[in-house]
Amino acid sequence: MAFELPDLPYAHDALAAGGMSEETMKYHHDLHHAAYVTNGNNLIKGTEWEDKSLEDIIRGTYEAGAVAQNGIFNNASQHWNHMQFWEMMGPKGRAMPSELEARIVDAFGSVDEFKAQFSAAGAGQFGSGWAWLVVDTDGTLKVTKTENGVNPLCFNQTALLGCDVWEHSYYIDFRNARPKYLSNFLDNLVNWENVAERLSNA
Ligand code: MN3
Repeated sequence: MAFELPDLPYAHDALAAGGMSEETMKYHHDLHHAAYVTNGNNLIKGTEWEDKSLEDIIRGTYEAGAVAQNGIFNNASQHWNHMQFWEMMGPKGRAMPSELEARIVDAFGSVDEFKAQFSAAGAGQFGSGWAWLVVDTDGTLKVTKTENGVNPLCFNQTALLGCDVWEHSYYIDFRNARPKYLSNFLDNLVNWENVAERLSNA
């Protein structure tokens, strides 16, 4: 199926108070995400992937260790990743639902420990990639990191939360300070209700 760029679920300036500027959102959604959509559509045209779902394209084209040369995978996965990312954020002031908090405390010991592990994963990803909170195949919550566009679908995990650590996601607002971008993301940008909904659907 042809990829389509969704509108943001909020205005471009809606996250500015939480530390992600309108300028970042205009570059990131309107240009970067749009480019994955355009390039992905051009690459799948006339191939066996043209009529497949986005999830099937991602799982079907993922090859461990070879993502750098895999144009269809890279554009399809980045399109999916960014759709999740926009939904996983929201304007300030959303508390963590209690059931989600209980699961996080159960898995990591405390919310602060979860945040520390998630931030460390994102900061420790060498080069471009993503930090994730996932439900693994055995049902446990885990923090992971992935290179480039690789995402939890590749490992049959459910993505509860993902943070884009490509430089285009933070350079305008945080310059080279990726750890500061990550801690701000966790403290001020995450839509925990969306994360909780993903967990209850997992
Ligand atoms: Mn991005």
